[in-house]
Amino acid sequence: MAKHLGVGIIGVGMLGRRHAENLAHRIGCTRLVAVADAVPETARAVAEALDVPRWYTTAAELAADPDVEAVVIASADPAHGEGIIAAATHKKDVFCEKPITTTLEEADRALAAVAEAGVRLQIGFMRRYDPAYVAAKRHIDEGRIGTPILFKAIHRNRTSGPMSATAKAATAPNDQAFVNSAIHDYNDARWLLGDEVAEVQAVMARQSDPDPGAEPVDLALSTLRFVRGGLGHVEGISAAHYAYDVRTEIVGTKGALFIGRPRGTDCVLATEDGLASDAVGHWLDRYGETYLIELDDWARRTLAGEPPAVTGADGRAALEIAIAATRSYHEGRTISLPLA
Ligand code: ISE
Repeated sequence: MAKHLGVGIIGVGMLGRRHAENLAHRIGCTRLVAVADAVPETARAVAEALDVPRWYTTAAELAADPDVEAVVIASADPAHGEGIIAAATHKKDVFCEKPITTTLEEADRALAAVAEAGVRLQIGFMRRYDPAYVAAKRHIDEGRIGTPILFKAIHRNRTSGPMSATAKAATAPNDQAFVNSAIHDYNDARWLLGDEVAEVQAVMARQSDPDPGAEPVDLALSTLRFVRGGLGHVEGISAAHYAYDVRTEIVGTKGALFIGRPRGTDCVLATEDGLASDAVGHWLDRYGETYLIELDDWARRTLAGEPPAVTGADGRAALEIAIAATRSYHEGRTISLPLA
């Protein structure tokens, strides 16, 4: 394979565009050779802006391009499965944003296509590359907090605006809280506790804002019981307004780990009016550097023929928890895993 990996990207909306910029300009071992987007003007505009030779409107056309050696998928959630299958059909390695797909049936079809083609699939759970999460994982692996027994996550989006617009078009809005958002936390839970989830219970509520034109706020809570007996709690808020606030705690038998904070920088302004500091506005800011580290590592692994850092099986396992949470919310009962 060439020293510079020829990458094609499917879906160049908000996050896809960021990935495209990183692949074109910031990652030393990649060349961005094609972009695709279901919206032709978006595909053309991004191709022109980044000087990419070809643009398409479908995953199949992009995957068939002979200059595309590997594919990045950042399209709307329900289009991920189609993208993975198109890439596998053309024997291209894949990096696919979370969730792997939005149904387990489609995840299984995608994983079968990947296995049959003998290509590699990495899932975009970027927190696994975030320095704070990586440090926490290292402390756990070194036994610093003893046995991890409790996982707690706060996951509050600042606004639900453009962040979920594409996903909203094809996924039931209520299900998104689990399948699009909390899925990050379910993935963290498995990874950090080194355990599998045996049971899920979830509730959701929609709160209207009396201000005219204000969007309703979705609150989603899920509790997890792990196979080895540990517990987890995941809180999601679609529009918390004050910040993009993602925090995770892991309590162990000998200590605890606290990850994240809503403060943007470490600068606190203190005056006679009190204390003030800026807040993290958006996940593209909170994880900007992390997305770069993640794709750089994926490209390096792909060129070296190394296995992916976050596998398709990891993607399916997190999706299964999210689907179980959705089912628990709709049916008002505890759901056991694995799902039948
Ligand atoms: C969004 O799709 C993301 O992946 C963000 O990382 C997450 O924080 C947000 O909740 C999701 O909707």
